[in-house]
Amino acid sequence: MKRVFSGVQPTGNIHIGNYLGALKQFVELQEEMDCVYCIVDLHSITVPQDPKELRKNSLDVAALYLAIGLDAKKSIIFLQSCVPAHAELAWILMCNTYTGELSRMTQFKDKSREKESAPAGLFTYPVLMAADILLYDTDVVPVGNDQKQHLELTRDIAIRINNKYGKTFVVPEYRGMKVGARVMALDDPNAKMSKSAENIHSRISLLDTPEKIKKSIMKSTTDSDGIIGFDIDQKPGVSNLISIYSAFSGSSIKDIENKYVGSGYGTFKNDLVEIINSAIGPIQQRFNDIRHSQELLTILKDGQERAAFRAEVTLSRVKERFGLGL
Ligand code: ATP
Ligand code: LTN
Repeated sequence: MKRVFSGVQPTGNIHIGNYLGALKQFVELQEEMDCVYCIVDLHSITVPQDPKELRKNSLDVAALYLAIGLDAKKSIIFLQSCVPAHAELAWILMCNTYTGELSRMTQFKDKSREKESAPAGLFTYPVLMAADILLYDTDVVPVGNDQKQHLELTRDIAIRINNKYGKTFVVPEYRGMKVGARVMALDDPNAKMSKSAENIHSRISLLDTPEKIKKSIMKSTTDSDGIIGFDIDQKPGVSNLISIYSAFSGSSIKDIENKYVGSGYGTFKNDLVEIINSAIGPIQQRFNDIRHSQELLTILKDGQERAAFRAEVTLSRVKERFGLGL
């Protein structure tokens, strides 16, 4: 059975970009593959975090994992900082990664641009991600398009070590969604939808109220020609809304265009609000049921044990190859 690994940072409310680009696939994959899903809290401290908020956000992501349909009997769900092997392998990988490679990572360039000085962890972040993936002999990594470059680096590191030390790692592959791999910000269709953007109407979070969702969609940037047509270059805002509509409803882009010939943006946006609400409503219901339950902690502890066991097997193999330990 193929092995899957992915992670989400507990840095704020999960938005529909995270959901359509990555999380939705997690659920589909657990039916056919051996899946490990992590809440990558060590990654999130590459930017300052309030400790209380961080723990709350970690549990929120865990509850959302379950609310969207992940099943702890099928998938391993755990918190990254509970399994020390991640940080340990990251060090070993770091010694086999070049600073030149890390300086080319666009996420690092973006996140460090406005800072006077960036923490070293922000720079080495992709190596910790490589460690996450390689620890579980992962074949497939479902992530949004923005993580493709990090996955390429992970592959390069794995291949480099395999060549030098003999077959040590499985070389993983990227798995993206056709629609939703890159959901754009509602207020600026040239930027990706992001948890950290200042304007809350730039995104729709999975825990937003129906009123907030309506407001954000109604305010979203379109254009002045009034035609519901897909054209990323000429009509990026409308195209983004059509993609979101398509990903949530399952209708093809062509069918959506045909359905709204002669309609205005108002009608289209109203329908989109309905579609989003009906997809998100049941998720919120399940989230509320589980978020403060004992079951959530039991699932995370059980996930931690199962993940640590697998991670130890890989880490021992790596140490043995490198001549580390007794
Ligand atoms: P953000 O930049 O929005 O704060 P993030 O990119 O830092 O989020 P995560 O929360 O770890 O990171 O992302 C979880 C998953 O969601 C990743 O697989 C990522 O590729 C995907 N993702 C993030 N933003 C988008 C987007 N706008 N469209 C599609 N997928 C996305
Ligand atoms: N870097 C990713 C989060 C992440 C991840 C991973 C994704 C950390 N480790 C391992 C897939 C596999 C992000 O910012 N979205």
